[in-house]
Amino acid sequence: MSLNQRVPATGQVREIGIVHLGLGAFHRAHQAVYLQRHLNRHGDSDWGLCSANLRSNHALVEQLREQDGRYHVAEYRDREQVTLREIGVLREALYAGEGGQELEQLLQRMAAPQTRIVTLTVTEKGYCLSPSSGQLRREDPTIAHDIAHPQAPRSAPGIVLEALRRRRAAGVPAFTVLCCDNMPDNGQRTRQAVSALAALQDQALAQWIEQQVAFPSCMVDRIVPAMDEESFARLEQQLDCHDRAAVVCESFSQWVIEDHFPLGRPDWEVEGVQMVDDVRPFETMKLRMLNGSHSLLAYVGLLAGHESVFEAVSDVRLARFIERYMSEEAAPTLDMPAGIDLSVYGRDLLARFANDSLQHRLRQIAMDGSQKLPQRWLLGAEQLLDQGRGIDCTALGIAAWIHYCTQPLPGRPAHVVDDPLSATFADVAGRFDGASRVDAFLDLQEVFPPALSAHAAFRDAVHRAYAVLTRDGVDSLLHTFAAPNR
Ligand code: CS2
Repeated sequence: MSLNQRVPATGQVREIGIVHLGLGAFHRAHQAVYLQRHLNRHGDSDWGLCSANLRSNHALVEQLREQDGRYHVAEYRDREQVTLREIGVLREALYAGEGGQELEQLLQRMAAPQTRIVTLTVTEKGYCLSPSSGQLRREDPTIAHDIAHPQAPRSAPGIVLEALRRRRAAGVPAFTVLCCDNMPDNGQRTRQAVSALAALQDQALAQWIEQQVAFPSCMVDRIVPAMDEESFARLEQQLDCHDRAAVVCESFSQWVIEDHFPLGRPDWEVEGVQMVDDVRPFETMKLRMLNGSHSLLAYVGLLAGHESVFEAVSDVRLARFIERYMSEEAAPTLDMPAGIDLSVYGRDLLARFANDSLQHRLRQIAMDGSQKLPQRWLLGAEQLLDQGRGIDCTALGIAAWIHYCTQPLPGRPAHVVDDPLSATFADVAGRFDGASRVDAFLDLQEVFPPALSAHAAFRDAVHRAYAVLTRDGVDSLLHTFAAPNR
C-alpha cells in the first residue's frame, strides 16, 4: 500500500443539530464524512450528529458507544491509494428498535429546538409505501402498530410524525426532513408517508405538516459494501486499523440536494455538495444508470456464476450488456441539464464498478428487488415503450429477477430471498411454472404499474427472455447481447 493518507478528526461539536435515522454503513461513509469535513474545516460546529438504528444492528450501536462514537472510513481509489478518515462528529448513537427508553431518548432529541434537520437512510421499504404507486401501505403491520400507538412508534414515518407532533405542541418550529434513500422524488415520497400517516390520526397536525415542514429531495451516491470479516482483516493488515465500527468504500462521493432548509443547514457546498433548485434530473440519472445497472449485474451476474460487482464487470459479456443497457435503455429516458454528458457518466460508472478493492456482493444488491425495480427499471421501460423503443436488456433483467426469486441459482443450493414480498414469490413459485409464473409476476400490482403491466410488447419481451433463460441458460442470452452487429 503506497499512497495512503490519514485524516484525523479535529474540531469540537458544540451541539447536536442533525438527527439521523438508519445508522448503516452508507450513512457512516457518506453523510457523516461530509459533516466531519465541515467540522475539520471550521474547528467547531453546531451540526453534530445523533444517529439511531430502528430495527437492525444493536451490536453496532453498542460498539460505537464503546468508542465514544469515533470510527474510521477507508476510502479506496484503487488497491494502491486509500484515505483513512477518522470520524468524530457522531456524538450520540441510539438503538430505538425495542421501544422503551432509547426510543423516548430519540424522540426527545428530535423534538429538541437544537435539532434542525432530520435525515433518513432506512432503505426503500422503511417508508412503508407501495413501491409502484408510492401510497402508504396501511396494511403494513408497522403502520398498523403506529396508528394504534402513535406515541410509541416503530416505523420511520411514525417516529418523524411523533417528533413533529411534540414540536408543534411545544411551539418549536418544524425541523427539515431530508430523505437520503434511493427513491424517485424522495422528499415528496417521505412527505407522502408522514402526511398520510398524520391524516389517519389528526387532521390539524396533518395540515400543520403540509404547511410547515420542508421535505427537500436529494441524490446520494457512494458505493459502500456491507462489512464482512474479510474487510475487517484487510483493514487490520493493510492499514493497521483495528476498528469494528469501520467502513470501507470507494473514494468517489456525490451529494446533490434541493436547497430548502427553513431552519438553516451546514455550508455543505464548501465540501463539494451540489445545492440545486431541482434534483430530479440527477436523481433519475443515478437511479436508472447506476442503480439500474447494479440490479442488472446482480440478477444476471448471479445467474452467470459471479459473486461480486467487480467479478461481474470483468466478464466482458456482462460489461457489454451493461454498456448497451446504459446507452440504449437508460440514457434515452433522461433529460439532463446542459453540461452533463451521459456517455462520460456511463463510462465512469463502469470504471467505478471495476474497483477491485471493494468486495461489493451481488447478493447485497439483489435484496429487496420488489422495492427497487420500479424506479430503477420500470419507469424508464414505460417511457421507452411510449417512444417505440426496445427494452431487451430490461426484459432480461426482469426474467433473471423472477428466476432469482423462485429458483436456486444454477449448480447452487436454494438461497434465501430477502424481500418484503418473499412469501408472495414462494406462493407464486409453488402454484405456477413457466409462462404462467411470468404472468403471475407481471400481475403483481405492488411492483408493476398498471399501464406497464397491461402493455403487450412489455409482457412479450419478458416472456421471450424468460423462455430463453430457462431453456438455454444465461450464457446464450449474454452471447446475443455481446454480438457486435446486434
Ligand atoms: C446498490 C446501492 O444495494 C444496492 O441496491 O445499488 O446501494 C448503490 O451501491 C448505491 O446507491 C451507490 O450510491
